Amino acid sequence: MNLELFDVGDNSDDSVLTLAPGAVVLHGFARPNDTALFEAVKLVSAEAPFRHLVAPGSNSLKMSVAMTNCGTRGWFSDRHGYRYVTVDPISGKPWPGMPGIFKSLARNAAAAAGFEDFQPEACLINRYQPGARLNLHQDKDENDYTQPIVSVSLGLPATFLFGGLERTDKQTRVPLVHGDVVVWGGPSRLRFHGVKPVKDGNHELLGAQRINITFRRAG
Ligand code: MD6
Ligand code: FE
Repeated sequence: MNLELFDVGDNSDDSVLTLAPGAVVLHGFARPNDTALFEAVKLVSAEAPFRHLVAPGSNSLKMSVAMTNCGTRGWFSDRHGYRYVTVDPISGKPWPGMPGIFKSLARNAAAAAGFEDFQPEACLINRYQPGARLNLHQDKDENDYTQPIVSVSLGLPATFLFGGLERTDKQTRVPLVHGDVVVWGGPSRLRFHGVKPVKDGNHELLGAQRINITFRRAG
């Protein structure tokens, strides 16, 4: 499949890039709140530390991306499979509450992409240290595909691989930098995607890491 990248709406606006129907990149959307967002990530991960989960479908292989969650449901994977859980299996306590700054950013970004009244309950936080990558996958652990996913990138840049509805479909490389937000729903909800290994570097606010925050309604 060949995907064309094109601007939506007014030609003078290069801050919104449409990847496919229902999938847009809002360039720099989170940047004005970057310090507050990173502070909130630090608060959440002080309570529910980043950990390397066992990859879905594997008995013992750990993922290179470290993960934690906040909100009423968190994404979790172990040798029994992957699922949403209300309690952090490591601490035995509920996941930390979703910070207000996260909720408002997710709602505003969804609305800017045409998805009104997004109410996320699950927030997965991914930490990529240099070399970490995310294999091609579909996000299909949620029960409600009518709700979009809002995905915020902070820190080191990354190349997002954006494919089609079949694993073998050709992928487009999408550069994502600090402050970019991807909103993803509608007919694109089940497209395959992944993240290429993050290159070494030093970001002025986050240092040698990329943080990705994804918001969902698990259904
Ligand atoms: C990441 N993101 O950017 C991983 N999934 O680190 C995802 O896997 C993703 O960005 C669904 C929708 C948007 C995403
Ligand atoms: Fe994903």
